[in-house]
Amino acid sequence: MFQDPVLMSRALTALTLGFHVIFATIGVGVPLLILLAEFLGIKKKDPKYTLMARRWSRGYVVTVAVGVVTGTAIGLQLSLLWPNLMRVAGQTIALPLFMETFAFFFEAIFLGIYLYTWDRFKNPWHHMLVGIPVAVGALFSGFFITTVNSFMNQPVGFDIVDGRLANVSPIEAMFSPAMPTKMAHVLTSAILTSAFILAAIAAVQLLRQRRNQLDKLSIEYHKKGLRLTMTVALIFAIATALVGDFSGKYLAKYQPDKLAAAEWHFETSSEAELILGGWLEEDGEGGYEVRGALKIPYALSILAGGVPNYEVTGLDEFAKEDQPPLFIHYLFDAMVGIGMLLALISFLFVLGRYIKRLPQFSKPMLIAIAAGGPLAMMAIEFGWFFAEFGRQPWALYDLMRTSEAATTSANVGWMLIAFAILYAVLGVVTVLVLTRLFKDNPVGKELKQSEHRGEAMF
Ligand code: HEB
Ligand code: HEB
Repeated sequence: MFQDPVLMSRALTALTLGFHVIFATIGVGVPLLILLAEFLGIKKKDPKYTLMARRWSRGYVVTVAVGVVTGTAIGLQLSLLWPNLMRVAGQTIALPLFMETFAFFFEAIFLGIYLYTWDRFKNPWHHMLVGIPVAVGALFSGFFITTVNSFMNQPVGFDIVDGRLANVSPIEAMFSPAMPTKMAHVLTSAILTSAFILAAIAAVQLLRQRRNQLDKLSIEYHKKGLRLTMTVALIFAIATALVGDFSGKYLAKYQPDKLAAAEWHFETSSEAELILGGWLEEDGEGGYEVRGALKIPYALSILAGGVPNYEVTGLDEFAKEDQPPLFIHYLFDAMVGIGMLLALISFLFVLGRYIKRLPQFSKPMLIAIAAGGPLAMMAIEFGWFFAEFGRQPWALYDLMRTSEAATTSANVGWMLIAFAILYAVLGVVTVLVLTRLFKDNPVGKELKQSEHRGEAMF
C-alpha cells in the first residue's frame, strides 16, 4: 500500500486539500464579515463594531499566511503527483490557476494597506473602501480555483483528436456546467462557516466570562458580535441549502453516478425515495440490500428533478468499474445533517430576539453555537470529500481515470509522511499564534484604548 503511487498520491492530495480548505474557507468568508462589522461601526458610530473588524482582520492575516503555504503545496503537488492530468488538461487548467495567483496578489496588497491604515484616514469610510478589494480578491480566488475543480467534474471546451485534447478553449473550460452550482455552493457555505466560526469564538468567551473576568463592555462586545454573525449565518444557511438543492439537480443531469452512489439508488426509477443513514448488506446475487435506513418517499426525485415522479438514474446503468465508492452516502448525509442543524441553531438564536422565553444568551444556546463552528468546518470537509470521492474513478470525468493520471514514482509514501508532519506542526503553530495574539490583547483593554484615542467618533 505504502508503495502504491496512485493510492499515495490520492492520499497526499486529499491531505493537502483537506488541510488547505480550512484556511481557504476562512479566507473567502471572513473578509465579508470584517467589512460588515466596519460598516456597522461607522454607520452606528459604535466603536465595538470597529474593534470587531480590527480584531477579526488581525486573526485573518494569520490564516491567510497558512493558506498561502498550503496553497503553494497544492500547486507543486498538482504537477508532481498528477503529471498526466497536467499534460492532458494543463492547457485548460493553467489559465484559472494563473488567475487565482493574480487574484491572491491583488487581495494581499490591499490587505497590507488595510491593516496599516486604520488610524490614517480622516474619513473612516475611505478606510473601508480599501477593504473592498480584499473581499473581492478573496471571492475571485475562490471562484478561479473552483473552476478548475468544476472542469475535472465536467470537462468541456476542447475536441479530442487521436485520443488527445485539441483546439482547447480555456475560457469555455472555465465555464463548465458544473461551475455555477459548485461556485455558488462553495461561496455560500464558506460565508456560513466563517460566520459560525467567529460566532463560536464569541460564544466560548461568553461561556467563560466568569473565569476570564470579562467586564460589562466586553460582554456587550461579544453579544453584539454574536448578533451580527448569527444573522449572517441564518441567511447563508438558507442560501447554502437552496444552492445545495440545485447542486443535486446538476448531479442528476451531469453526474448521475455520483448522486446514485450517494443515495444508494441501485436501479433507475421514478418516485425515488431519499435514504438517510442505514447500512448495506450483500443480497447474495452480487447486489446490496439497504438496512436500517430512514426512507423519505419521493424526496430523491424532488432533489434530482424538482417533481415527485422524476426518473432518477440508478447505478445499474454504469459498469462496475465506473461506479463511485458507496461510502460517500455517509459523507452526504453528514453534510446535509449538519446543514440542517446550523440552520436550526441560527434560526432559534435570531428568533430569540423576539421571543422572551427563548433567551439568546442562555447556556444551551451558547453551547450549541460553540459546537456549530467546528461542525460547520466538518460539513465543508464532508462536502468536498463527497464531491471528490464521488468523482472517482475519474480524474477527468468520463475522460481520464485517476489511475492513469497519477505519477509512477515510488517515493510518494515518504512525501505523505513528511507533509503530514508539516501540516501537524503548521496547525499547532497557527492555533498557538492565534490564541496568543488575542490573549495578550483582551477586548476590555482594547475598548478602553480606542475610547482614549477618540475612536468613539466612528
Ligand atoms: Fe453541500 C457538495 C448538496 C449543505 C458544503 N453539496 C455538495 C454536492 C451536493 C450538495 C449535491 C455535490 C456537488 C457536486 O459534486 O458538484 N449540501 C447539499 C444540500 C445541502 C448541503 C442539499 C442542504 C442541507 N453543503 C451543505 C453545508 C455545507 C456544504 C451546510 C457546509 C457548511 N457541499 C459543501 C462543499 C461541497 C459540497 C464544500 C463540495 C463543493 C461542491 O459544491 O461540489
Ligand atoms: Fe480535490 C483528489 C479533496 C478541491 C484537484 N480531492 C481529492 C481527494 C480528496 C479531495 C479527498 C481524493 C479523492 C480520491 O482520490 O479518491 N479537493 C478536496 C478538497 C478540496 C478540493 C477538500 C477543497 C479545497 N481538488 C480541489 C480543487 C482541485 C482539485 C479546487 C483543482 C485544482 N483533487 C484534485 C486532484 C485530485 C483530487 C487533481 C487527485 C486526482 C483524483 O482524485 O482524481
